[in-house]
Amino acid sequence: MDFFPDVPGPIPFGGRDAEAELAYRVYDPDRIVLGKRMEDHLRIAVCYWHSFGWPGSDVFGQGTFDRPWLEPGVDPMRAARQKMDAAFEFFAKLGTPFFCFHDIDIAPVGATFAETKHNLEEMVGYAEEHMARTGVRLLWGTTNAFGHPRFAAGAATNPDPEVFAYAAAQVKNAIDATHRLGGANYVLWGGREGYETLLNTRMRREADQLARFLTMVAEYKHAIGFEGTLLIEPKPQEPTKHQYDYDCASVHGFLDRYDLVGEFRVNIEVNHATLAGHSFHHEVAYAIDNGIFGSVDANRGDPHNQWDTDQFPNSVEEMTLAMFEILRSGGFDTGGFNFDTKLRRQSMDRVDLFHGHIGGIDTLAQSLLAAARLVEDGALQAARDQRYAGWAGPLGTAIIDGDLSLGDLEQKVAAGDLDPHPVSGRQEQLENLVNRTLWRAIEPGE
Ligand code: XUL
Ligand code: CO
Repeated sequence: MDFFPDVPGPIPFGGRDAEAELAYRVYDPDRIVLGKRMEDHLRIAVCYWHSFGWPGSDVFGQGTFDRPWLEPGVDPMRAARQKMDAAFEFFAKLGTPFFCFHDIDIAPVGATFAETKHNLEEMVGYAEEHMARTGVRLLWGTTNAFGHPRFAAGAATNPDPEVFAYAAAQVKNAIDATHRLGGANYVLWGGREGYETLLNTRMRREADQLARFLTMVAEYKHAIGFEGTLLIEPKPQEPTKHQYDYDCASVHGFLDRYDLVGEFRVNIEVNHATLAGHSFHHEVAYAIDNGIFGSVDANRGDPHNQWDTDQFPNSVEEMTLAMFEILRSGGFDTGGFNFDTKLRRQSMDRVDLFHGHIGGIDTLAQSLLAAARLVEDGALQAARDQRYAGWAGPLGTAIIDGDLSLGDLEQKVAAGDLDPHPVSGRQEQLENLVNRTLWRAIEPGE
């Protein structure tokens, strides 16, 4: 059965003046940017959960989407196969290289743990067939250890060790599934790893539990020879009032405290960055500077709403700044841009999935071109280098190398040897430089 009969696919690259609505205007997978194919820079993935597992319901109303595989009354395994057929038809027609899933997105939960495990194994086998047929690969797998009532008080951070054990069992099977499908990464998002009230919470004890859990995950990865990257996805709150993996800096501090730096990196979501009171640019730059940058969930928020709206990216400006940092650091390693994106509830037709993804992908492609231009131009990098030039001189090196004490510095200043002058940060000039690049249409060969 064809679930997207009106879209012949694959979506073509039509250039900026393409007449067809369903065409890429900027995303041209084979176009070479800074020596690498555009597809290999962006490593785009479609997410299974919002695009195929969510009916368009919200807290005030039921599903609105036209998703036959989610209709009630269909045998759960039959529905799971239909959902997967639809998903792979979509991936292939969109022409993007990767997808991402949670265990329960692809396989129905059974009456027992053993039945759930069996369902997952069967659906992983079915996914293998679809992947071999279409060439679509797995960017990352993950576990849903936040939806079921047993996880209401957390998974790894639950006050009950039996829940910890249950989450561990589930994660083990999801890593196995990811490994079997050749996943490039495995993600842990701690939606319930936090607290609702401190009145009933022991924060330090829960942190110790989480560290133990993550250590077990890293040990298991090595034991089975899974070579993908383990990623933690920071988020400050929602659903819990306060989540421990608040932002990149909290995750980094946590990993450092428990000697786990090197085992985990971060999957940064644009909307989670802004909910934490940071720009996406900040989170990406922080992760890169501290060696924990892994992957990105590209969905944006609405600046007027203080919750996770998971919208398709549409700001070239926001994306270009982060893309510049990613390019200057050498680009993605195992990571990529995942579309953890939700259509608006009124976008109920199946074709709306194409409109959302095509627009988001073109936004990323245009941001890549603009960021590449900023890298090639070199002016931003040069301005940064110039600003810190003093640290390469004799005084700066001696301070950093530990050759001078507080007393030594006091003597130098008291002797009148130093006479620092404030220097302009040239912020507006740099902002103008970025804007000029964004305003320019960037065509092949230009
Ligand atoms: C929730 C979120 C998740 C993770 C995977 O805000 O972003 O979808 O990406 O569990
Ligand atoms: Co996400």
